[in-house]
Amino acid sequence: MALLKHLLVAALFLVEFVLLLAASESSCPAFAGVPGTPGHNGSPGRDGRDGFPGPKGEKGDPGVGAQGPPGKIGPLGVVGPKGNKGNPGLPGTGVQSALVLQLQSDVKYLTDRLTAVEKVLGFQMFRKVGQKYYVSDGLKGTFEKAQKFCSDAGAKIVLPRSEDENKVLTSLQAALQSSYVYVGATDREKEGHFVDMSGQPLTFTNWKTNEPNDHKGAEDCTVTDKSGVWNDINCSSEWHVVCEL
Ligand SMILES: [Ca+2]
Ligand SMILES: [Ca+2]
Repeated sequence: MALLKHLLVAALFLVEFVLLLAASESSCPAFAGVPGTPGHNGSPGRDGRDGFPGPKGEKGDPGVGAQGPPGKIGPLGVVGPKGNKGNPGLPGTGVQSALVLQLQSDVKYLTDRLTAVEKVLGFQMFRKVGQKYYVSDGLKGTFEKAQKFCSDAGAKIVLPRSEDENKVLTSLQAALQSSYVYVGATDREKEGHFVDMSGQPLTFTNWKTNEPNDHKGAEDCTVTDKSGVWNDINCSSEWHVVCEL
């Protein structure tokens, strides 16, 4: 700005000088004087006015705010439906299967034995022989009644299958002070052919001499007497009832 001022001042002096020179040439002739010495530079002019405001700047880029804090935890959802049934388990090994089968067998055996013992304890008298129990409440009845009584007790009418069992029955019979006890052997289906209550042939018998004789053609049931020997007899007489478990 200062340089421009100096140039403008210099230009003004130069214009004045040219005008004075032209005026001198158009007037009367005269002798050229001796050129004066150049004057001193004038003082700087005043400052110019402020320029007009520049154009409006471009719109700035949108600002980027910092991420806000997380919101509150939402309410609990509704309970979902029941899941599907799971897949069946993997098959066990041979050893495990055998062990399980053995345990199942043992549990069944013990359960059966416990059930039998509980039944035995329900009778007034009993004798144990092998894995069997011979039981009695001292009841007397016909062969049909004897069968029903034993069946209702979850047992069967007694039938010795060996000499030992026959002796134990004789022992129980003595305790009952009984003359005769029905045993589960009949020939009602086929005369002279005695079978057990399942219709199977007898595997042990202890018939008295000359028995079975089917006296008067009316003896299809069997009893033991005080000595333990067997005799066929009619089925309607009432004798002591002994059951086996
Ligand atoms: Ca007979
Ligand atoms: Ca007889």
